[in-house]
Order: sequence, then structure tokens, then C-alpha cells
Amino acid sequence: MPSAMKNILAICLMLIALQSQSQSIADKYPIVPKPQSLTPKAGNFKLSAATVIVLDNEGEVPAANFLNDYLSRFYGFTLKLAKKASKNFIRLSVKHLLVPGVDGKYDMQVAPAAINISGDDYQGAFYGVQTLLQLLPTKKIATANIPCVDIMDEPRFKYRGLHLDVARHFMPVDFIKKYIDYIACYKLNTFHWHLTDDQGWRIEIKKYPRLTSVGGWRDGTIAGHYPGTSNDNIDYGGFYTQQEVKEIVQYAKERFVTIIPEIEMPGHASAAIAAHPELSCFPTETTVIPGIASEASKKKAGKKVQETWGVFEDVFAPTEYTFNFLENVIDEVVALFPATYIHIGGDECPKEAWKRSAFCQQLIKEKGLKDEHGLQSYFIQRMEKYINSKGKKIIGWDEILEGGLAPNATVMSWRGEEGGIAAAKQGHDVIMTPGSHCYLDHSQSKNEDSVTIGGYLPIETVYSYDPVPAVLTAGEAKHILGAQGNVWTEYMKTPGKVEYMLFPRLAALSEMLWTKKENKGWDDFEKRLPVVFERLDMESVNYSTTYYDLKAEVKRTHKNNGVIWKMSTKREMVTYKITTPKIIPKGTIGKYIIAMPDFQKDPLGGLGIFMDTVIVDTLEENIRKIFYDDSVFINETGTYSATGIYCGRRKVGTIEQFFSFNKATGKKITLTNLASKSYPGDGAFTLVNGIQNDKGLARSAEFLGFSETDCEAVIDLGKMDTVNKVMVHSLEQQGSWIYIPKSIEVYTSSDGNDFTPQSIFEANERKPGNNVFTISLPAVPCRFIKVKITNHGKIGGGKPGAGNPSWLFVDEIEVW
Ligand code: TNX
Repeated sequence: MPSAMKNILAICLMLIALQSQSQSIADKYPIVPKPQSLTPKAGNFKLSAATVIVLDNEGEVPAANFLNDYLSRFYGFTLKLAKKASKNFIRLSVKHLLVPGVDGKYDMQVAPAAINISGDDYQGAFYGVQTLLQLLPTKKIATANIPCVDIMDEPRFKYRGLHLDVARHFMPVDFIKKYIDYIACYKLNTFHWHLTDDQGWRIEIKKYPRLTSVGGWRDGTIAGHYPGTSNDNIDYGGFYTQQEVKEIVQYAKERFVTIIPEIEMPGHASAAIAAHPELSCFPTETTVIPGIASEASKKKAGKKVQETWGVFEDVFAPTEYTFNFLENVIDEVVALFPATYIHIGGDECPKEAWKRSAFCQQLIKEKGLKDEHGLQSYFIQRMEKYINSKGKKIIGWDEILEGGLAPNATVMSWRGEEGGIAAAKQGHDVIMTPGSHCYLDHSQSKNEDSVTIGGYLPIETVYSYDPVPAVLTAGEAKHILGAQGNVWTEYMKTPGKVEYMLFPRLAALSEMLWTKKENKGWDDFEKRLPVVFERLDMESVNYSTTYYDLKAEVKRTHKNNGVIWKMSTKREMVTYKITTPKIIPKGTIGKYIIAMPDFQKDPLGGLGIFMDTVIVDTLEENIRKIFYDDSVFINETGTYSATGIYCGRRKVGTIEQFFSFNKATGKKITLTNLASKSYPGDGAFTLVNGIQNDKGLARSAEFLGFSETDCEAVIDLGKMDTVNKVMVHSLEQQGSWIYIPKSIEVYTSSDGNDFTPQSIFEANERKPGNNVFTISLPAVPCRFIKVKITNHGKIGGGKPGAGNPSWLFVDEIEVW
């Protein structure tokens, strides 16, 4: 074996040895969410088929069943239940049958002879079992050593929620049960089941069978991002029968999970309206399907279930017919769900239809309401009264604050924290679910790895969230019941995709909800994360590995003669293999890693093999240069690729990047004024780093964003040269307030002080997306080039964001 390769392997082995020596608490007790107190003890409890479970009373049966079910699925044995045992037992007990305060407190002692789990209540004992399961090995073995420990644990928040939208995409009953298991394993206690929306009504209502026979089905679904590249024209739908709902509610109950059903009103109502057009302000108007509608729906007049995403104008009319209908629906829903809360939605209700409707305008006058927001408030308050009369409380999205909050409502704050803060200040209970930290439909990766709704929510950001806003007084903070992760399924067609979006972020969410602030910390959490992945592997749960992805940075060089492409990853013991497009010329002698078609010869499992000294003549031509290093110097145009190889075995992702070189690439560049803090890129260097953004906002880090200012850059070519043209890359996306520049001015200089104006370019031709503007110069000799890219200014009337300052997004300046 070549010596360099030997060294790499030796280092890997050494690192593994070092790691196992210093087995930390996090490694030995990889419990998520982290318990409030954990005292390691010496020794192990040996769990095997010979171990018995001792129960205090009947109330412990669900916890014991869960334990046995888990053991049988992943370890291939179950434990007998016994009334008494003297050794080798797990005892489940409760301290009180009814305890006031926070539910779910427990303590657990693992000793060599026995494990004692004692809950303050049954829920506590159940959570003790969840903790125990996380101490089991992540491989199937007949006897598991469980390290001895004393744990005392209780939750920080009493509302620990996870939501699932089954309207945009329907999820089968079996998966709903799995989802409830995930909720329970991570010690969450609430499943918010979003059952109705524009794209489907998913719960059987006996009095209105059309809700599911008509409202449960759509003629097609858009493909790709809204507004869609096509429509699949597939009849799509499904719903849960009341029998199935009952079964699911019972399943959840045995796992101490409360299900809060959501019946959306007055907006997001297209499916209900398709079933019962009288619910609309304009029952005879045909539904507008924005984007690409299916062939079937193009041929149909009348009301339709939506096939695309977003917000739709056709909403419930606040008529007696509608209230009567909704009350009847609520009657059946209340009978199915024992939860105290019913979620009535309330979000994103456009007011256009109410503005157009004579009936609504008359009602506003009659009831002395201020406007349509007042009408929304009237709608919600009226439904609240009815729901309260059934002994239940309502939860609504933060829009229910508009026009005045219903007296007993709990608010779910999703458009940031403001709604939650306002509600808490008014003395209302609040559940925090801000998009910035809790929207698990956002992408986990900056390089979007599958189609998602957009945004970027890495696991670190979920973890960092504190649901109690600092601006609240202690009294107001008591109204923050907890927080919730939301899983909207516009871009999740299958259970596998839901799992992928959920994991590993659910682990971070659970610690944010359960673990007291003072016991929580990212560094420690990160140490427990590898075992979370191993357990998900064992359980065959799909998850995202973006946490371990290679991250690439482009750095300047001291000599300004090229760029450095540098890789890193969260995983230790990674070797990097970077392939450059450069072909090694025949006859070259040197130290190279040469691509070889023979896998066997490469102990790193990749395609490369290191040769100390090679005369390339003896090999075939077309050999690319490969570096086993974390960085590579680049000064030529081409596509480069990097792969991380985890301890010589597994890949941790591949990144491919096209670098485009011109006279300015890698050169010294300064900006007269900095870009906005929201879009700082990597400073001025971003404009000459050789990476031309072709992915638009999906790679927003590649842009410098300027608001109310221009982008003025001076590039130093390092020596006198002749310049024929300058090219400026900028983005246009008017929907996001991003406009192409008004003009581009180019100046040249030989000393960096005296600049001569060369050309002014009025940028008025453009296309949406990335634009490249070319400014030709008459072969000017110079060393310094100043480029002034002027901001479009205020957004004009009739455009999204009219009257606001526009954004200027620049990603690269080329000099030729
Ligand atoms: C907003 S969050 C919505 C949902 C969408 C979601 C997508 C909320 C109350 N309404 O209807 O699915 O954004 O992220």
C-alpha cells in the first residue's frame, strides 16, 4: 500500500480509538430530549428475553405494551409481565393517580439488578419507557447492556406539538399511527391534524357525505413549484372514516398524545365549497384554478377542489346556512375527539369576496362592524361561542387577532412571534410556531435537495428556538403554553418525504420543547445526534443527511491569482476527494492521485489511488487530477467536484461546481458601501469568486443585496491590461421586490485614483431570473475598473410591494 494511504488509515483508526476511550455522558446516554438531571452510575443492567416487566397497576399497560412492541419489532423478543420479581426486572409504577401541574414527570433508576421507572402519572411512566428505549443498542442483539444511571425528568412546556397537513396530500392510516409513534417517542404530547383545506376535505361527516365524496377528491395536482410546470391529471384524494378516526384517537391516547383536529374556516375552504356551493358568497361562480389546471377541470364549470397551492378568494360566506353547516360539522367532530381544543384555522382569509358581496356589506352594517376584518372576527367569535357551548375551546392561527380576538381563544403564532406576543399581552394563551423556526416544510439544505416550498431551516435553527419571547413579562410568559412544528404537505406526496422533512429536525424540536433552557446546549445535542441517526437507520425511518453534507466555501488567495475551494463537514474522519477538470498531460512525472477504474485497489472505496511517482506516459490519456485534500487551488474555468468519504467507507455527499474565470476572478475588489445585512454574501469577494449563480434565490448566499443603495465596486487587475468588456450578473424577481439595475456605469484607471468614465449602460432589456448585462469598451488599457450598478429605486404602482424600496441583487462582475 502506498505510504500516504497507510497514513490516512492509521489516522482514522487512531481517531476511532481515541473516541471510544473518552466515552462521554452524551455517548453513553444519548437521550433526546435531554433529561433534566442525569447521574451516571457504574455497571450495566442486562436486558434479555429473561427480563420481566413488573406493573403496579392496569394504567401501566400501555407503557408496557409499547416497550414490548418496540422490543419485538427491533430486537426480536418480548418480555413477560409479572406481578412480582426479585431480580432482572423492569418495574413501572406511578406516584399519584392524579397530579396537578405539568404532566409527564418521571424518575428512573437503572441498576444492575433492576430498572425502576416511576412516573408522577401514567404519562410520566410512559416517558420513562421512551428514555429506556433510547439506552438500548442500535443493533439487534439478544442481550442488551443498559448503562446504570439515575434520571429525574419533567417537561419544560405543557404543549409540545407536531402538526400534519393531510389535505394537500393524503396520508394513509398506518402512517398516521407511525407519526403518532414519532410524536410519542420524542415526548411530544399533541398531534395537530390539519384535516381540511382547499385541496381536500379529509374527515367523514355523516350529515354531509358530499364533503368527502366530492370535497375529498381533485382532478389533478400541479407538478413542480407553484404555479407548476404541468398538471398530472390524476384523480387524487382520500379521507378518514369516522371509524378510522376513532381508532387513531384511541391509538394516540395509549401513547399520551392528544389529537387536535383542525377544521379550517372561513378561508382555505374550496373543498367544502366544491361539495356545497351554497357555502360560498357566489355559489354560481366557477372556481378559478390558478397556475396549470387539469384537463378535466378545464372542461368543468362550477365549484372545484383546488389543484394548486396558495390562497384562494372563494371563502365561506358568513350566512346562517354556513353557520348551521359548520355547527353540524363541529357536532360530529366534537363527538370524535376528546381533546379540549378544536382548531378552527382562521388564517389567510382573503376579503375580496366579502367586499364584493352585498350580503356581507349589509351584515357589516347591521352588526356595526368596522370592515371585513371585523367580519372575520364576528365569524370566529360566533363559532367560538358555539364551540364553547360544547365544552370545548378554540385555537386559531394568528389572523384571528385581526378585528378583535375571540374572548377565550388560544392563538397559534405562525407569522413570526408578533401575533403570539400580542395575544399573550391580552391575556390569551399562545402556542408558538413561527415560520422562521418551526416550519418543517422549509428546506434543510441550502442546495435544495428535493422540491420544497423554499426557505432554509437547518436543524441548528430549530434547536436554537426559545418559545418564550424575551419581551414578555413573567406573568405574560405564563401564557406561552409551548410550541409546535408544522408539516405542510404541498411538496410532500408520500410518507417517505414527510419522514425526510421531519428527521432529524424532530429531535431538535423535542429538545426545544422538553428540556429546560439551562440544561440545553447545541454542542451537547450534537454529540447525541449520531445515535439518533443510527436509531433511525435501525427503525428504517427515512431522514435527511444534510447535517453531514459537505459544505463548500470559496476563499480568496493572498496573491489574488485564483480562488481556493475549501470543503468541510460535520463528520470527523472524513477524507476529501476533489477532482479537477485538468487532464494530466502524457509524459508528466510527479506525485498524483490517479483515477483508476479498479475499485478493489482503492482502500478509500472511491475511484482514486495514490501513486508516489508516476510517469503518466504509461497510463491512458484522459486522466483527471484528483486531490485527497480538503481544498484545492483553482485558476481555470471548469467543473470541479468534491466527495467526502467517511472513514474510508461511506460517502458524505458530492458537490459539483462550475467555476468561470475571467480577468477579474479572484482579484482584489472593494465596495464603496457594503451590501445589506440580510444579503451580505461573502462580502465584495462574492462578485469575483468565479461562481455564477444559475439557481436564483435557491442560492441566495451567492448574491449581494442592496436596498436603497447602489453597488459600486473597484476591481484591481493587479497589472496593466486591456479591457474590452464588463459583464454584470443580476437577478430579477419582482414578486420578491428584486429589480434589475437602472443603469451600469464603467470607469477605468491606471493608478486607482483618477478614473475616466467609459460607458453608461441603461439596463432596460431583461428577463425574469438571472440577467447578464454586457458593457463593451474600446480596448482600454487600465489596471483598475470601477463599476457602478445603480438601484432601480422605489417600486412602481401596481407591482408587488409598490412604494417600497426595491432590491438590487448582484452576483458576479466579469471583466474581459
Ligand atoms: C401558510 S401556516 C399556511 C398554509 C401553508 C403554509 C406553507 C398557515 C396558517 N397557513 O396554508 O401550507 O403557509 O408553508
